[in-house]
Formats: sequence, structure tokens, C-alpha cells
Amino acid sequence: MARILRIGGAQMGAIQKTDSRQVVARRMLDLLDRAKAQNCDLVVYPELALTTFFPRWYMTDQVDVDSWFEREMPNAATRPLFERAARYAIGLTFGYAELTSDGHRFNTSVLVDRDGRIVGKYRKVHLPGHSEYDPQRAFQHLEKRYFEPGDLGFPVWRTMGGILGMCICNDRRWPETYRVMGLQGVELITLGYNTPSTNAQKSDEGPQTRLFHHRLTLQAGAYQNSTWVVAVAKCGIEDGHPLIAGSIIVNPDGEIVAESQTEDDELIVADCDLDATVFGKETIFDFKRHRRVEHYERITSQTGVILPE
Ligand code: CDT
Repeated sequence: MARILRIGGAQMGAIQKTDSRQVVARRMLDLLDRAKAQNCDLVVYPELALTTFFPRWYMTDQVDVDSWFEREMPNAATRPLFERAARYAIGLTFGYAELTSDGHRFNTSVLVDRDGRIVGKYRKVHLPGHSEYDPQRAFQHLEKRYFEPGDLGFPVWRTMGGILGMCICNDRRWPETYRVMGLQGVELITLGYNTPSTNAQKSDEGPQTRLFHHRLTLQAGAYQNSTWVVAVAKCGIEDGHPLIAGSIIVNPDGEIVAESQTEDDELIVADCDLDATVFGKETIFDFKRHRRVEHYERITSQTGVILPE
């Protein structure tokens, strides 16, 4: 019998600076209701789903910075989401800014099972951008200022009848992200993203190029590891700053099977047969038979490029 997970990709349109967590949570509940109407098993929301993409704003006062972070999960704003999802027996994953009890700040996502329990946590490893105000850029991207790199690696979890993993936004551009999960047999990777529609340092790179790079990396990661990949945007114009949409679900052959059509709150749905990952994992990407780790040593021993003499 096929192991089918019906996935709802809950794309979210723009969240403005002034929108409260409660207003946003109501939109997430509405998307959850749409997922319930379509019999989804798991709903995937974007990166930093509860707020505007605040790393575009340069802040020097730590009190201002911490106003964007969550100190516990679930909390007052998100408890209704956890409770309704458990009542519907639907799993969830969403991103938020996490402030730990011992003062660490991460760009985090959680995986919640059908009983409303957090069964997985991932903290973003590849933080893009910079840590100080950069007057050369058309706009700021200060993730390196506000977050520490994740300290949990790329775990996967047995849940909902499969092996699931998470990454977040910029992680999708790095082949190592998928391969580390691929080496644990991952069958479905979820990720949320906030990707500006233009390049702050290259004025001729616009949304078409951005969407091309987005699909290219997701499709390659899925194919090369024979896994499903579900990528969900927060998109539209946030306080004057456009973010790409293009939420997609990619099958283990690297083909797009569902794609959003708007830049608003929108649910994309696909039946993801986890057994469809098996063929690739046992043939062309049977890692045990075909990988040649004796030639890959540089990948973990060296970070930057070392040019030949
Ligand atoms: N949120 C996030 O990680 N955004 C980055 C922007 C970097 S510019 C390509 C991303 O990789 O989409």
C-alpha cells in the first residue's frame, strides 16, 4: 500500500510591521481550515511566519530586536493553531524567531505531529546577509546580526508514517543541506522562505532570476536525494519591500507537482507518495553503492575556496 501524505503548502502573503501575532495567527487558522477541507495530513507554513521579515530593518536597541522573538512555543498567539490542528489531526510546521531561556536567538522551525506535539525542531544553519548596517545595499538583510547559526545540525524524524526533515530558506541553496538529510534516508523535506524579489547588491537581478534559482536548487536537491521537497513562501510587498512567491512541491524526480499562482495567502496541495522515493534511493542514488567518500574530504575539512598554485 502506498504511503501517501497529503501536503498543504500554506503560502502567506505579506505581513506588515504593524500586524500583530494574533492577526497573523488568524490567517494561519484560515489556511488550516482550507487544508482540513482538502483532507491534508500536514500543513507547511513559511519561515518567520508570525511576523514581517524583520531582518530587513536595522535595529540597535535589543528591546526592539527581542520584540520580534518568541520565548516559548506554543505561546498565547499560536496555541489556538496547535489546538485546532490537533482537533483536525493535521500535522504542522512553521518558522519563528526563537529566544531561548539562556539568551540565544535562532531562526527556527518546528514540526508538530497530528496530536499537537512538537516532535522536531530545526535552527537555520546558513544565515545569509550581514551583521552591520551596509549603506551600499538597496536594502538591508541582517540575519547575521540577529541570529546565531543553528546548533542542531540537520536532523530527520520518523513521524506521520515517514522520515521528515526541515531546513529554512537560504539553506535550500546549499547541496550539503539535502545530502546530510539524504544520508539519513529523508523522504520529505519542508522549508519556508522569505526571499526578496531583487538583489540588494545587483540591480539587474530581478524576480525572474530569483524564481529560477529558487526552483533550480529545490528541484536539484529533490532529485539528487530522491526526496519530496515542499517549499513555502511568505511573499508580496511587506512595508514597500517585495518578496517572491513561487511556493512549490517537488517530487523525487525533481518535477514540480504543485505551484502557487498568487502572492497572497494560498494553499497548494499535493499527494506525496513517500514510497515514490524508494526507486531513486535504490538505483542511481543508492549512496552506499555509489558514493566515493574518499574523494569528498575537502567538503568537511575546508570552508572557503583554496585556489591551485
Ligand atoms: N530568508 C532568507 O534566507 N533569504 C535569503 C535571501 C538571500 S539573497 C539570495 C534567500 O536565500 O532566499
